[in-house]
Amino acid sequence: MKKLIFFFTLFILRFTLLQAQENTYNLIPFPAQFNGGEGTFVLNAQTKIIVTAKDAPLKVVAQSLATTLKTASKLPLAIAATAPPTAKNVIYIRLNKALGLGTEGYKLSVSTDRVTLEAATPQGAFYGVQTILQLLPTAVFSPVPVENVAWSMPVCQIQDKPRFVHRGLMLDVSRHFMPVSFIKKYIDLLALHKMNIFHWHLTDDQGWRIEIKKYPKLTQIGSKRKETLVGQYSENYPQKFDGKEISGFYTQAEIKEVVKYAQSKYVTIIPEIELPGHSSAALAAYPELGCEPSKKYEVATKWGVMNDIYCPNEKTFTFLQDVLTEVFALFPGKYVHIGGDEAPKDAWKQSSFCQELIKKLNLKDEHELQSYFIKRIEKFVNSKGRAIIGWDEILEGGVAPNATVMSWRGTKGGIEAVKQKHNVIMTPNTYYYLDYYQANPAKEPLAIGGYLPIEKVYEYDPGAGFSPEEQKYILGVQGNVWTEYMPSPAQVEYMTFPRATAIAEVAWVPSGGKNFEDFATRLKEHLKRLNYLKVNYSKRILDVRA
Ligand code: TNX
Repeated sequence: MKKLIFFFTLFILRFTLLQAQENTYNLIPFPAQFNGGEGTFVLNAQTKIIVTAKDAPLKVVAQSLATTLKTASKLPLAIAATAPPTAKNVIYIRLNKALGLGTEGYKLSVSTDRVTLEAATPQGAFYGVQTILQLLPTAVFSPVPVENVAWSMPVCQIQDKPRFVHRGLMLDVSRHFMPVSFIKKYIDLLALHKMNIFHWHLTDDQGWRIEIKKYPKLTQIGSKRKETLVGQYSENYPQKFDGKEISGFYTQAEIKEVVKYAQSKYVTIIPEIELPGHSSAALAAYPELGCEPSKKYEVATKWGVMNDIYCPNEKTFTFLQDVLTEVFALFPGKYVHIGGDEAPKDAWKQSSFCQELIKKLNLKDEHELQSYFIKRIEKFVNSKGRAIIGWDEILEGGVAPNATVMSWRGTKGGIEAVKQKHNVIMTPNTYYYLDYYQANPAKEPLAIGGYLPIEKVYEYDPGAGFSPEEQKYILGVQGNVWTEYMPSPAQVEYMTFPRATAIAEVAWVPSGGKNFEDFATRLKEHLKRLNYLKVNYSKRILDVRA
């Protein structure tokens, strides 16, 4: 009898726990419009996903839901082509062009009998599926079957669409190379948070990481540097350097594979080829691109801003156009990021060629020469049907006519660009530099500096400083992950998460729709998803709010 009571109590306890989990809505980012209800939709072995023949483009999206669910739950979830409108135990996924929620929006209705997901595009449906997964128990993200879970979703009505079209993360793979497997995981994590832009910082002073067939030395020479930073790392740094060579690059075949993978997750990749600064690795490979061709340029072994930059001569323009031509063949997206930041003008000041060019072109100074450089590149890029994005220094000396500006030195570059009627992407270092410390520096692995706890990241209001009219020029927001002090994927994950989840929410929810306390509560549950996905996120948010 005692045994019976014990098992009965266990049963009740488990039931209560499951109920508690089922009736919370730990969605990140939180939907634009949400109404909760009573009861749950329970999935079982008979549950079907319905996609009619005319909605065939949605099949891949339906398949992704079925696959994720099957992995964790073993539920077979067949995809069928028809079911009567009153059928029970079904998940309808439908195209509806008249929804009025844009190309990325979706409408989701969960009742005790059925789930209906509608979107104008497969991408919208994909975001609806992300929401369905987050309405299910967090164990749905498990890569292996989990027993004793009630696979159910709370009854609710959702109408959702993002605030911004650009919801991104940048990853610097120059300072430290990151393997393809990790790039794919990073893209998975973007998609999980309904982010749609991966800005891939492929070249910098410390390494050229993209194979360019016409210039093999870029990777033969430019992708390798000696690690001379031993000793700069603190006691609690997880991975110490041993002076080994740092190298690595992506072959064009690998890049094509990553681009295709990203497309399957509705993520667009913006490749970045830095110019005219942050180019030591390219100059080490092809010294004739510098203003002093006889100089022995080297792939940088230290961090910071380097004086060696491309010389605005014809060899350089031919080179950059050739490089960009290969880049365009690999990346189908509209934008290429051409850098433009931190290009000291010392080399140009000392170069008689540059001084004569300034006179010949009737320019005022080296800033105008950089503007000429970028405008010329923009003309080429536009002639290929693409557009440039540049860091906010491209405003100096006159911004190129069609350029989009990435505001990184705070928000002032973005504000200035909008005054000049240019589109902007807000990535202010004051809020969105994920290489900054997220907690007490004394207790953290060495980082670049700064102090940016998740509360501050969440607090950022991208519309601040802009009139409602001006806000139309803000394409969106992005977190930047510079990897000077991140030698491994594990360290990138630690710095990026969970702060990137706050950026995802800022990028998605309507203006004025944020609440940090509410976000932090949802985040605690969300971190369980990141556990299943084996993300090495920082646990600080749990420490301070446990
Ligand atoms: C500035 S942001 C840089 C990067 C560094 C970063 C470190 C920008 C356009 N340039 O080269 O990695 O600071 O926070």
